Amino acid sequence: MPDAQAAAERIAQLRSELDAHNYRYHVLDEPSIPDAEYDRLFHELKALETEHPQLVTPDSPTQRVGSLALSAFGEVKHEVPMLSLGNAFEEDDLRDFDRRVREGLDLPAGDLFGGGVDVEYSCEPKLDGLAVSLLYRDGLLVRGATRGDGSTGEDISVNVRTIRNVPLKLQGSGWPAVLEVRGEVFMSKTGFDALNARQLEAGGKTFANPRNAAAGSLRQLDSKITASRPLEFCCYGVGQVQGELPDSHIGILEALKGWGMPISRELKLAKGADECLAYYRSIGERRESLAYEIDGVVFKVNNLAYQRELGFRAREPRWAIAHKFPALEELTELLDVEFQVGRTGAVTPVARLKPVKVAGVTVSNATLHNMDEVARLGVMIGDTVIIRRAGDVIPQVVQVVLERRPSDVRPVQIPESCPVCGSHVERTQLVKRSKGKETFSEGSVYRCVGRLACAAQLKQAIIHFVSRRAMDIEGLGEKSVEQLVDEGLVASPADLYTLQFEQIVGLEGFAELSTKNLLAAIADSRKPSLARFIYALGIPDVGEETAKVLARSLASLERVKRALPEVLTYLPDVGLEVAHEIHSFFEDAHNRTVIEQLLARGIELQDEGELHAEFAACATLAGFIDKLNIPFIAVTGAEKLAVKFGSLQGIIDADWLDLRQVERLNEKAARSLREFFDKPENAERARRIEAQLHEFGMHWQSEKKTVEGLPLAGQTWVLTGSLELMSRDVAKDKLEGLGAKVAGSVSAKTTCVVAGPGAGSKLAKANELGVQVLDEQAFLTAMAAYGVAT
Ligand code: I6G
Repeated sequence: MPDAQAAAERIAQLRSELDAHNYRYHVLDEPSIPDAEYDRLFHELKALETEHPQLVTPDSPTQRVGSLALSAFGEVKHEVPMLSLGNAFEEDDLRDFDRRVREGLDLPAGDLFGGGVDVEYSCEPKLDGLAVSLLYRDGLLVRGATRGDGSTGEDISVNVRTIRNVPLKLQGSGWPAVLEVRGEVFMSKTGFDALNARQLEAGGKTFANPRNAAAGSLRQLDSKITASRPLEFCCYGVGQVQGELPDSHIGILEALKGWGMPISRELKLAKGADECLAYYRSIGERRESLAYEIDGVVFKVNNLAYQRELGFRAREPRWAIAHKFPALEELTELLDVEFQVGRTGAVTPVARLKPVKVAGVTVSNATLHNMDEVARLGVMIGDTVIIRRAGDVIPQVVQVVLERRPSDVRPVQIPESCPVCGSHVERTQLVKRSKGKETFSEGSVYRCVGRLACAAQLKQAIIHFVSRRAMDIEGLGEKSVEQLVDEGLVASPADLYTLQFEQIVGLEGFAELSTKNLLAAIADSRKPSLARFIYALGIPDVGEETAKVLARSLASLERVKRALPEVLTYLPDVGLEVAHEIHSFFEDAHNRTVIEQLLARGIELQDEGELHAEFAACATLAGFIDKLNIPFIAVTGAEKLAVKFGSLQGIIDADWLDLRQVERLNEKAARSLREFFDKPENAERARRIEAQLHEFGMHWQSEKKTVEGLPLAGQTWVLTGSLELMSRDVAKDKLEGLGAKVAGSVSAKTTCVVAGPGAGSKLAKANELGVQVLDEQAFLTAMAAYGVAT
């Protein structure tokens, strides 16, 4: 353990290194070290501070975790009021503002030929967040406050300290002794999406938009919650100052940046109204691709002497204006809720709205996702709702305005029968297998049970079946599919392959030539790859990637059809829920008939064949026992059982005395195991799964991995970037099978790095250290040289 003096020196060094990295990351947007290295330094500091608590200071990078919850926020009086900005909505409003500025400064007006003096304006995006004030005394953050009513705000000091890019201490030198920094606390779009996903998963409240999420997160009495939220800060100006600052707005922001304060990367100088308008348009064009939401841009007279001369009118500066973009949210009325039926039969509620313009587009429908969302929103027909249209996403109902609820609202009810085919609508069930038990819970999706007897599902299923990435039948657009179904010519994808010229020609859009072309395209689609065919079947939750995995690993439609759900979970990225979807799809008699018809009508799958070694790679009996989820049998217990009995049957047959002899298997676990296998259905199912795994080529590997004598024994490999020809787990298994260790970070001890597309800091480090780098193809070649199947 270092002595106190050495610890203090190391702590100072670590803090200054971490501060410098934070600055490069958050302010300059030029990360200088990989995240893993940052984490290592951070943990070293944390450990030293735990050992020497007397050396902890409030400005240490470790002090951002939040502290004890408050019972209420204190009040903060703003020495210099926090004002609001006047708004411009149209080009003319902005030109009027520029004219008022020139007149206020007594500058010559422009003539018809554009003469006159152009005023210099700073231009910044107006982030959609919350205005806050940060007070620094002698370079240390001493207080954070909300804007409140502009004169008095709330003391949120403990909360702002948790925001990663708020400096706890200013960098460099020359800062005023008292410096109040003002800016916006906001949440990025990705941070917002991730937070909402987390909240949904935890059954918590989700937020309607990033602004609400930022406000809700910042105003938490428990600052530990604030610390867990992805908040960011962007500085746009100063309040009270004791000391010297540059004499222009941009000069001040640049100085603040130098002291570690994050400022907008979009900060620009514009001369005159025309350049301001060009800035407005250019940011407007990029609005959707920015990482955060903005509601406009702000123009400020850059020269501080001019600002002083112009002064204020009421509570707005005469030297600044916010030029607003169209709002992303609007109020409207929910006229009705209708139900749409999708390809997999999901019956989803769609809001029919009183048409309203949102961000320049008239919106009359919005998604309500599912009935859980309807319940979460508490929305009723007749309500006034907030509609949001951001980016490319379909407009959403994000909130109900309860204060405006009329007395005659009606509840939204899921129909008992399908609005298209009249079949029964049932709620999906979620299967969870835990500790030997299958539990079912209600899912959020309702499904029409009509399958292909439902015209809506049939149309969608055929549209999917013929689509480019599925069977790739050109010439069959949505309209044509609708006609074929409505005319009764096609009742399943298999019927496409019996269509005759006379049946098609004369339908809308089909003259002789286009009919011939369509029939030729149908004929050409007869030889799909197995992956394409599986994807084209439209199995719920099976996208292209999963279809490829199924095809590559099992290599025959017959095997995919017969695979038990537990067997499917051995495939990369196939969880139990998806496995059940696949299994029940192929169990369904109607689906089986359609597949048989397709094969009988000439579909020839191209790449069926032998099982891929990937599937047979790496399973152990212990892993299998663990997967059975027997209560109280964890991995180590499963390993001991596998070593002692050597086979599933041996474990099933083991009696109580045998089990008690297994080292470290306690009484509870032994009893639980016996109880599990005493049920004949459990033993039988385990045998069936094992038999199918063996049939599919998976044989239990030895439990004890001895690497001595293996070709890569003693080597350390690192996998980075995305691998496209195999999953990472498979690559790792291949390497471990040859005796190599697979590590998470690159060091001088690394033997080789396998780098796929998107590889970043690990690849850079490998190059820096001169470590050998292989791309995925070269890796496969190397594996093949060792006789490992690729
Ligand atoms: O609410 C604001 C957003 C952005 C501002 C602001 C700003 O500058 C980029 N600047 C001032 C001076 C005020 N509010 C009062």
